[in-house]
Amino acid sequence: MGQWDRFLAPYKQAVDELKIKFKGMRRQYETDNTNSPIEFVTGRVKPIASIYDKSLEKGIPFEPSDELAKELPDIAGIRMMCQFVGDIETVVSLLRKRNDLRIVEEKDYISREKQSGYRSYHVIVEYPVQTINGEQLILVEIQIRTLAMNFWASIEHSLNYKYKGVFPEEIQHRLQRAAKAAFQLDEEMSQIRDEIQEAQAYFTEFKESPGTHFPRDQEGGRTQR
Ligand code: 0O2
Ligand code: 0O2
Repeated sequence: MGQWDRFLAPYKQAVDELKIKFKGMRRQYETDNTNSPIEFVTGRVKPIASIYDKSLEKGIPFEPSDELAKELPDIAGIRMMCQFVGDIETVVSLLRKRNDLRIVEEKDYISREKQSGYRSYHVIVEYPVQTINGEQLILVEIQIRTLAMNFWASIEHSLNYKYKGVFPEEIQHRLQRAAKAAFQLDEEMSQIRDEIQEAQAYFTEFKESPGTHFPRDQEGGRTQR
């Protein structure tokens, strides 16, 4: 086994374990018949080529080392996608309550988006991986974002390959406008969710009071709003 494979093995294990654990959180909400704040979870170990690029950028020797592990906190990366912006805070609270990981840093690119227009909430955690040589603490970057933020970031990320990180000014502005539109979509969807929750509360109240009928039953037709 090469030295990189040996170095990256606990990162792979951390990603695999956390994916199972976080997907398990979603399943628990489903079992409880409660809307899950987590829509889906993905994960990856940073490809060697990206580790190389990042180490050059940061001026760190490109070799498996404690320095590299410390300076590149996203060698192990997990992404948790949410339907609504409000779900992100719920997911972060869930992470804060866990005793199988320790949060070392939080970066809020939602209230303060990046210059590019990028929005996401990043949590860097220290996660203990059990190896045959004992416990190893691994840094994992967890990116929590809405589906709209993820849509924008994936497309911008692909464009990055085409333009090698240097976007023509016009594209840069269009991406910033698209990021704004994605955020407006998120806000609009959150408002619609509030409407749905109000309607659900209204429905439950009627259903639970004996002898009451729904207005549509009384009127024999559509409910007037
Ligand atoms: P199910 O039954 O599809 O929900 P993996 O190794 O497959 O667990 P990986 O490689 O980190 O995970 O990421 P991948 O394969 O891209 O996606 C992980 C999970 O997220 C898969 O579900 C995908 O179906 C789901 N997923 C990916 N993109 C989207 C998306 O745009 N919308 C939704 N709703 N789900 C998405 P599972 O866990 O395999 O199971
Ligand atoms: P990949 O391919 O996703 O692994 P730095 O390391 O200096 O660039 P910093 O402050 O250490 O940045 O980390 P930051 O910005 O908190 O998080 C870096 C990761 O966030 C990136 O990893 C991306 O995944 C994501 N990210 C940050 N800014 C942007 C952006 O403008 N657009 C997109 N699409 N993603 C962004 P990598 O290693 O750059 O890439």
